[in-house]
Order: sequence, then C-alpha cells, then structure tokens
Amino acid sequence: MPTPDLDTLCVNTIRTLSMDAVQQANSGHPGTPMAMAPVAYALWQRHLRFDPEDPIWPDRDRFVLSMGHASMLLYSLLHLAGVKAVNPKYETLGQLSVCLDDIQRFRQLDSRCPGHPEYRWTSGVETTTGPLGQGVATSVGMAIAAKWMAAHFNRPGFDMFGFRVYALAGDGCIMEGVSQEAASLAGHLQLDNLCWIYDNNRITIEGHTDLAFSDDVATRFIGCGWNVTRVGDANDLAMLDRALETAKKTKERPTLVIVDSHIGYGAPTKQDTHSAHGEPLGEEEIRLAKRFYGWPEEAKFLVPDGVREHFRGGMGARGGKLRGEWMALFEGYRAKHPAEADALYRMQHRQLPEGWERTIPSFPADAKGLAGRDASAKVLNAVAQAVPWLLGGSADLAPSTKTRLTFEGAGDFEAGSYHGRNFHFGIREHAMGAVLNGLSLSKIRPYGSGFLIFSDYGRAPIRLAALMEIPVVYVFTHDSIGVGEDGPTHQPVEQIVSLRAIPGLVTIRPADANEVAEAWRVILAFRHEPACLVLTRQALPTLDRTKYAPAAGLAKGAYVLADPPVGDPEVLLLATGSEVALCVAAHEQLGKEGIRSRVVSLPSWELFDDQPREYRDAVLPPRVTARVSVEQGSTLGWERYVGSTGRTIGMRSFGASAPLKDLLKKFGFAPESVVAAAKEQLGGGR
Ligand SMILES: Cc1ncc(C[n+]2csc(CCOP(=O)(O)OP(=O)(O)O)c2C)c(N)n1
Ligand SMILES: [Mg+2]
Repeated sequence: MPTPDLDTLCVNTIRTLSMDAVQQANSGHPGTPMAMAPVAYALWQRHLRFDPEDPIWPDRDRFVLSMGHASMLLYSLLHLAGVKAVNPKYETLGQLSVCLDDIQRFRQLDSRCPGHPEYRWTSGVETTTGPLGQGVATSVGMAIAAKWMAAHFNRPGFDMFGFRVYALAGDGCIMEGVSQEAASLAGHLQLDNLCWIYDNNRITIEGHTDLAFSDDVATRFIGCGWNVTRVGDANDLAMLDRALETAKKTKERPTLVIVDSHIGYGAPTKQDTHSAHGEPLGEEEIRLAKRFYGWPEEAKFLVPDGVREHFRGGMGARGGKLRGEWMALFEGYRAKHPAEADALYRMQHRQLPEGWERTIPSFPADAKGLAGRDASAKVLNAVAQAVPWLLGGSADLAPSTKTRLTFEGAGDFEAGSYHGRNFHFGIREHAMGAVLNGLSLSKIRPYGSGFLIFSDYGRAPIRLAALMEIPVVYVFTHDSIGVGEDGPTHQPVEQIVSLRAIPGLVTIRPADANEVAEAWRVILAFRHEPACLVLTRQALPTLDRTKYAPAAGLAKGAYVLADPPVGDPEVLLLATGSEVALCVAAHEQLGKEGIRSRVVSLPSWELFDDQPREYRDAVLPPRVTARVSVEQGSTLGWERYVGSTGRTIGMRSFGASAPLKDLLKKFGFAPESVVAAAKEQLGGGR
C-alpha cells in the first residue's frame, strides 16, 4: 500500500509545479491544477490503465483534460509519471514527452507545454482541448470507439479491447451546449465505459457561477441516463477511489462524478476566487501557499525524492504489466486471427487494406447524370466493404445525404449492440463533429454527414480536426442554391469559403460522378488531413471522359477539362461542382463563335495550391489574363485564381426559395452569363 505521505507529496508536487510554471510564464491558469491535483492523481495513480513507457498502446485507458486551460495539471502528470515521447512514425522514443525544461518554458515557443494541450505535439495528450466542452464531447467518441473495437475485434479468449475513457470537465464544459448533446448521446448509447469528472468549483472567469448558471447538473445528467455520484471534497482520495470504483462497476450507464473543489486550493487570498483562474498567483501568494502545503517556500520546480519513483511503482508498474499482458495476448491473437491482427495493425498506423482502391466504381457518360450525393453513396458503399473500419453516419439526414451503408452486415451502432457501422448521431451536428474526432483519435476511420449549411453548427470540431491533423471525413450535401425550394435558410453561400479558410482542411467539390469517385480515392488515402466532400442534391451530367480529360486530374486539385480544338486558349473558365457543366456548355458555345476557351475543373483549392508552380502555371497560364470563375457560393477568394482583372460569378447575397430553374435565372447561373462574361473579359470587341 502506498503511504499517505507519499500521496500528499505527489499531489503537492503537481500543485507547485503548476504554480511555478504559470508564475514563470507570467501567464496561465494555476487555480484549477491546484484544486484538481488530488483528483487527477487518484485517477492516474490508482485506476488509469496506462503505461508511461508506451502512451499509444491501443487498449490504454484514455484521459481527457477537457478544461484545457488547466494544462499544467496534465503536463505535471505527464512529467512525473515519466510518459515517453512517440515520434510521427508511431515509434516510442526513450526520452520523456515532457521534461522539466519544457515545464520551465511553459507557454514559450517550441516548449512541449503550450498554453493548452495539443495532440500530436505532446505525447500522452489524447486530444487537443481549450475550447470548452470539446474535450468531454470528444471523449464520447473515444468511448464509442472502445465499444465498436471490442465488438469488432474481440474473440473468445481474446479481449483485445475494453478500454475506459475519463474526462475532467469544468463549469465551462458543462455549460457549453456541445457537452449536453454529447452527454445525451452517451446516455442513449449506454456507454458504461465513460466517466466524466466535473470540477464543481462554482467559479468561472467573471466570478461565481451564480452569475449565469443555476442548473441542477446532477438531475440533468440523471435525466440523460447517466449514473451520478458526488465527492464532497476534492482532497478526499478515499472518496475519489470509491467513486471511480463505482463508475467501473456501473453497467449500461456512463458516470458523472461531481467533485466539489476549491479553485486555488491553499492560496491564502485567492482560493475560491476567480483571480485564481487566469493569472499567476504572484510570488508572495505562492510562498504562502507553499507554506500551507508544508513545502519549502523558496524552492521552485521542486520534485522531491520519491515522487517519480512513487508514480513508477503505482501507475507505471500497473500499466507496464497490463500492456505486457496485452502484447502477449496480441501475439496469440495474431497466430489465431491473422486477418484481424493485420487489420488492427493497419488501423493503428492509419493504413488501409491492400487493394482497397480497386473497389472504386467508375461511371459511364450520361447527360441526365447523377446527383453528387447519389454518386457518393455508390462509391462509399463500395469502398466501405474493403475498409471494415470505415464507419460513420449522419446528424439525422442519412436519407438525404445518402451516407448509409446498405450492404449486408453493415448494421447499426446501437445501445448494447456495438458492432454496427451506421451511426445515428441524432440532430446534434456539434457533438457529431467532436465524436468523429474521438473516433479518429482512436484510429477508426470516421465520416459524418449533414447539409453543408449546417457545417456551421459543427465548425469548432472541424477546426480542431484540422489542428490535430486527423483524417476525419465530412460529407456535406445540398451544397448551394441548388437546394431550391427550401430557400435561403438552407442554401449555403459563405460556407465553402469559410471551410477553405481553415488551415489544413481539404475541401473538394466534385463536378460529376467520376470526380466524386476520385475524391473518395484521394480522401481515404489521407492519413493526417481532414476533408470535406461537398456534394449536390440535384443531378449533374456525368461528363463523357473520352471527350473531356479524365477525372483523375482531381487529385491535383484542378485540371484542364476542355481546351479549344486548335490553338491556345484566350480565356479561362474556372468552376467547381455543379458549375463545371455550365462552363462546358459555355465553352461549346464560345467555340461555335470562334472564341478559344479552356475549362478548368477546380474541385479543391487546397490540393491545387499544393502543386508545383509549373503545374499550376500549365493549368492557369499566367499570360492568359482573361478569366472567369463560376461557383454557386460566395465569390470571396476567387481573385486568387482570376486575378484582379478577372470576373467572378457567384453569390453576393443570400439565396431565395423557388424552383431551381428560377433561381439559376435570378442569380445568373446560365451558360449565356458565362459566355457574356468571357466576351467581356476579351474586351467585348469579339
Ligand atoms: C468555448 C470557449 N469559450 C470561452 C473560453 C474562454 N474561457 C477559458 S476558461 C473559461 C472559464 C472556465 O470556467 P471553468 O470551466 O469553471 O474553469 P475554472 O475556472 O473553474 O478552472 C473561459 C470562459 C474557452 N476556452 N472556450
Ligand atoms: Mg469553474
């Protein structure tokens, strides 16, 4: 049994490291690490199945610090537990993930201890947190992943998966709507492997929570099907133990542990005040707090003898043993179930099964054509059979987005029946995004779908996916005024350009069924990029690829689809998605009038901008300055391709509710408009 003194010593080391780091950085949040140190300590040291020697062991328990501002709590733990660094090739390195120097350079350039925890930058950080509520919502995705992976991979005698997911939440996390969406989903799905610990300190930035929050949180969660338990004092390690044991024993319900704590615990004047939240304590306050802890008052960044050893003997020994057993089990699994073991390996390394691309269909030319969403349904259903860990669903719009996996055995992911591959996120776009992140962080290949207009509802997790460099796939349909009668509330205008503005996110708006197929080929090969596939509701002609260039050009983001039969082009017509066919029609018309135009299909700005200059100049020759872009969305940003003298045809207002043909006329999306713009670009004289 660990002696109580060593426990207290460890807890106070977490506290003082956090205070010292924030003070040295002269920025950060000391109060919550000071208050929650015993809670995190009890969890890590006595419960978490985590081996510091291998922080990516697949069946490890997950720990999410949803109140990312308390990052020093996590960094102190990572350091004291001796968590090792992992490189981008998923190799565990000998060195520490967070060394004392990183802590001393908290919030400084290149330190492994940035202001908020960042996945992929600091090993042992399971997800990036900071935007409140995201962490807890993401933890639901991780818990779902654990359930699915257990259902998919476990075999008699081989319990390969059974990990639990813990998240620490603050008042802010519980106030944010996304946590409610996620909690509702978690309760519905009966995720008994999930435990949130709510730091009920009643303090946020502006002061006491009485200012803005009077929910009965316990009742709220009970209403969502959760098991709720309380710990009246964050320093009560025995009670914390009991609560965590109860959580483990609870079946068919997630658990919320409400812990009453004192922000800035031990700080003589700042405890229980909001000034312990977002600013350094100050040297004098720190001295007095250290005195209260029985700590050497002048010592800084002190890790007393025995602390690291105590972590090693507790969490380290337990985690090491568990991981060793798992590795041995995996060897047996590999011998007995080689195909599953191979799948597991590929999944963990973000690889796909051999030959998966061969399942991608191609589509014959067809003037009547196919809606982008219908083409996508065909491609998705083909590739999903080759990639068993490709799973996803919709925020209640699968019949419209056509993302349902319909083949034999695909099934539904439901409470108590966790092997299905079709998810039902309910009308919860925001939580859907966070759950997708949690699935992807657990190495499942997830997709989520909805109407493009509602991408705004889930924008925060989309942004985080890009920041974390995880390959989440979004299928956004009903991508323009093409929606027609539903009107301006449902017609996206500024959504595509706002998604393009997110660094690292790849957006693709394909022009026809074969571009949709190529888009899936590109997207599924991604290992570190999230992607948005932007698709039409209405039919698009399937272009005759014997006449026009192959759709494989999509992989480069833009390609020359059609050129004049003879001579160099004098005007360039650039378009994405449904407007490509429009430009093709204009091109044919211009040709009849002796005007040499080139049609460039430009489905993905991001992919195109990544190409070498020679390729970009070959597609968009700099000497041809007569240029027209056509996209049924905001024109913002198209200047980068048409230049300051080019013409942009797009949306400069919201749409309207009417049949599509009337909208096309009203907003100027007709071949004649493109022809007229092209002529105008050529000086009007032609
Ligand atoms: C979505 C979001 N909104 C606002 C903020 C800014 N913010 C950071 S911490 C905080 C207060 C959080 O209070 P609480 O969760 O109770 O944490 P505590 O002060 O108790 O540590 C706010 C508003 C944020 N990080 N994320
Ligand atoms: Mg609080």
